Amino acid sequence: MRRAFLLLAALLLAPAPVMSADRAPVREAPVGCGRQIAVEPFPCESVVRAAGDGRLQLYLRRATGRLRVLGRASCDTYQICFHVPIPFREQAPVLLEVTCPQMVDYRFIREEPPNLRVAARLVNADSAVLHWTSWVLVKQNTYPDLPTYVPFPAPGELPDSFRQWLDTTDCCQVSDPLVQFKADSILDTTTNLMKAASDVNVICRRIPWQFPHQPLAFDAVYTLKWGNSCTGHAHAGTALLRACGIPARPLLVIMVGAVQDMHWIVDYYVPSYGWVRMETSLGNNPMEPQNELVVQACTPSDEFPVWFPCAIDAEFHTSDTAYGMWMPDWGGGHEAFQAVTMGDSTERVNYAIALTQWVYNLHSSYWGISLSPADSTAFAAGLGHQSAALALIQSRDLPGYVAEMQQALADYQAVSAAPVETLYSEDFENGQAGWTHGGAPDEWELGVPTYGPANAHSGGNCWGTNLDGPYANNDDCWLASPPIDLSRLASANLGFWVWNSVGDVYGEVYDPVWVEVSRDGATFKPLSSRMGGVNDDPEITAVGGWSHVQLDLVQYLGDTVQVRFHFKSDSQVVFAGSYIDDVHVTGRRPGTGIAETPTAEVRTTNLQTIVRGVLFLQNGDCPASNSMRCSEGLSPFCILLDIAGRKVLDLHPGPNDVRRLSPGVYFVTEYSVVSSQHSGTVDGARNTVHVRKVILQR
Ligand SMILES: [Ca+2]
Ligand SMILES: [Ca+2]
Ligand SMILES: [Ca+2]
Repeated sequence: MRRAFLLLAALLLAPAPVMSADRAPVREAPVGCGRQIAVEPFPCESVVRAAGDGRLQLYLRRATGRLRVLGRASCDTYQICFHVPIPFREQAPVLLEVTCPQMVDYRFIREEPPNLRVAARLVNADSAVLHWTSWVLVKQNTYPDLPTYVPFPAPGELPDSFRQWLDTTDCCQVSDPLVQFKADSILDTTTNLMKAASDVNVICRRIPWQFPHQPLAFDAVYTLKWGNSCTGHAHAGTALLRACGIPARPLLVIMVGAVQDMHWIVDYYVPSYGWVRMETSLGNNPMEPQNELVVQACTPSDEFPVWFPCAIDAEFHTSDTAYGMWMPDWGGGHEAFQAVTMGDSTERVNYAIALTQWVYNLHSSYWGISLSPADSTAFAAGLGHQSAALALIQSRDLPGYVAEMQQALADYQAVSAAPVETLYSEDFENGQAGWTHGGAPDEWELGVPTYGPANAHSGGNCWGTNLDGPYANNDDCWLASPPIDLSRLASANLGFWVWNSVGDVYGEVYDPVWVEVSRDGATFKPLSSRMGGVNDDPEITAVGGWSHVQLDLVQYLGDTVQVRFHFKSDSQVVFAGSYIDDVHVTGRRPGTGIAETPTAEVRTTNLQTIVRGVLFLQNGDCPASNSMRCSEGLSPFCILLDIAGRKVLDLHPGPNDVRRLSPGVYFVTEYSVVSSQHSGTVDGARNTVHVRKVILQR
């Protein structure tokens, strides 16, 4: 089901910003975070020099999310992806906490900067509820120096990097006659960019909050004709701003003080000033950043006819029990609260934000990936300082917070894992490149699409389930990659671009495509049901909405794998189908030393990641794949190893006192055969050992 984010009440209740009488103008600190930054120095000096000596408000926000997933999988584990607050201008996440009884582990997937998404691996169950909490620092920006008159930029005056924010897209149809007409009516009356932005805002807030047709549509043209939710309001605002020559993009946010879920607003660029936020449903312009937490800053390629980043994923999932898939329960809830407010010098506030963004980018780069013992120690030390810093900022000790975060930065910078590199990339412009397909009937074809998408994602060629017509009923066919080597890696992501027009009714997808992985080329296991956007927007006929999907492959590290796109249609109603292009695998090589590469797909399920004093094991905390062990309990089989692989403790179900152990990284290690339990080291035997990293803290 597709659910808009109804936030009217919440917006009306949004807290007024706390004003400071002697506040100095706020300038963007040159933080430059968001890209892969492992080896770059932290620009402390430039940040410190960036502002005057006024005082500025700094806010600590606590954002929470509750995601419910209906388990329908025939596989042991599956992957869900979701949005959390990202490092973005005035905001800087301090720490993320994720808990779910069914969760094996999670990682951050770095998308187009500054966007990050979390991919969590869950053990199959009838349903799972995942909670996350993100602590986020936000510096006040009341836009005190926002100019009242700005001329429109002359052609060529905008930096090249801003031109993409003027593009027409499927959801923000800048070149549509209706959008152009409304933009022209604004431009006829003013030479002031600020006035034009204000006029766009007036148009947007007058758009009725209604959805008169099914299926729901969320693009700008539909919204201007019929009304919409905040999603449509933001797309309309983006399209109108762009049509006026003002760079703009939609932002997905969680409102502070909001009572439910996420919300769409708009970000627009004022030349010689910077980005300014506009709330396009109720009309706050500018919208001050301390009142919302950004979880996604859209690029034009994110703007699809059905762009639904609700609780889990931005895209539809396959959801038919017969295919062994799973689906999100779209009733996920998000909230953001004001935790702490403090005032400090502009320099220190700017520095704290920039430092926190830097630390969080490094933290998210290394969290959950396979590191060498030395790197694990450095990571654990960094995490310890990060946690200590959070406690200090919760008690309004900003100098103490900064000192701890500086330590965290130094520790994270000591991690030696190599930068992310592309391990495999295929655009299909030179033929099949080792890819194979089959099934009955087999619909997969390689070439130029003449039905469905207007173009391949890259070049001329892509794969499609029939390139020149709709797919057939009762298809069951697959498209498989050649073997891809994932050995000696610390992390690996699978990425691809997918275009979908398939049978779906309110989120139930009847003709699904999903991703499977095989170690032996014979047995393929589902990896994720995330399938990219599905187009059924009646206002958009020639859609080019290719979705970029990225998935986590860490459970296959050490192996050579084949990935496969599996398509299946039911017995009635056909559409253009599924199209695949630009498949790529990226990964990070570890530093020196032996990595604790996870080797088992099903591991301890209920174990916390960060342990303080007591390590609690539940009786059922053993691999579901081994029913004999489950019936016998854990105690003979479970030990705690240090990073050198030495046994430091026998573990038993229930509380285990770990207070005497030094803080750092340890591994809860489960042996599936009795004879190996006393070996004392991780022997790497793939089928006999299950390892889970825990971090002991004071
Ligand atoms: Ca291509
Ligand atoms: Ca054909
Ligand atoms: Ca069908």
